[in-house]
Amino acid sequence: MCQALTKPQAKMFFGDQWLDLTAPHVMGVVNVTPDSFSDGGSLFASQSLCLDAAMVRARAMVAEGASFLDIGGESTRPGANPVSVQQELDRVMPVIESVRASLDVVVSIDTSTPQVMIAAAQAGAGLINDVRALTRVGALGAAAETQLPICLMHMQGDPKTMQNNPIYDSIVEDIGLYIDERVQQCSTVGIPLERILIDPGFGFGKTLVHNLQLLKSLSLLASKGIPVLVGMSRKSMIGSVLGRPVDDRLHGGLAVSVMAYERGARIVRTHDVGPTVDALRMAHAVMMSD
Ligand code: YH5
Repeated sequence: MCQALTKPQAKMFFGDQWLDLTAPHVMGVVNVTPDSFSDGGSLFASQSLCLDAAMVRARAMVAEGASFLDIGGESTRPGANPVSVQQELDRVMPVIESVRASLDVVVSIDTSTPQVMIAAAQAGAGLINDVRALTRVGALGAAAETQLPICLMHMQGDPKTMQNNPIYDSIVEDIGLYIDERVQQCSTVGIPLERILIDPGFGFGKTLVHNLQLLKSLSLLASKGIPVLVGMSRKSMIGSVLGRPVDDRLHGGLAVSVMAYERGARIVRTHDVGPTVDALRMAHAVMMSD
């Protein structure tokens, strides 16, 4: 037995359970945007349909091995309609409550909105995932109040304009500096390092070349010692390289997930939970061998 190769313990507390972040974990994406389910019927009918559809997906993802479900009611795609706070609450709260009532999984609330962070935490969410890294007015204070872990994601610009010719001095260094600044802001409101995860934000204000460079050098980010989460599932960086439509990007997604894990990422956000769990379990077995 070679004790020197034993990896250090790195556990994080997600609301009511500890997860061992020396092993890889999968986060399943649960979008709750009722427009995609609307059939022109009543708002009530479309929201019930949406809840049912979200729960079918949620149950399947947990059965396939997801440790987290990322529940979001605001689309960050360029050109998406803005949502009001009330709309966002109406979308996500029933799903959070239903998941909490019936499934053993950490609920991640995908939001930048302070009121949604607070309500989700009260309903039992275990992680705040903010693609705006707590930059909205009141978000730092709200996140601190929940006492939950928080994922700080990097984005250059805002969703509407972020893909208009994004420019960096050095993609990895620039992201490292941004994250350092956001971690510093967290410390000013009492969010300790032990409650922070970081995410380079693939596709958020980045060209294809930026995204590829970022993945290749992800270990530089992981070397900060803060757990790294990545989300590349079905994104255009895969579509552009492979020339495949959004529903045919699974194999590319598995390749980049394993590469991210090898470079230190410990949580992979994906639409394809089962295949990603298998790929990461396999990669982890190889990395743990001695
Ligand atoms: C992320 O990377 N991404 S929403 C465009 C696509 C496919 C998927 C068709 N929330 C992240 O999933 N949160 C989103 O092309 C996220 N990290 C974290 N932490 C965008 C998305 C997507 C966009």
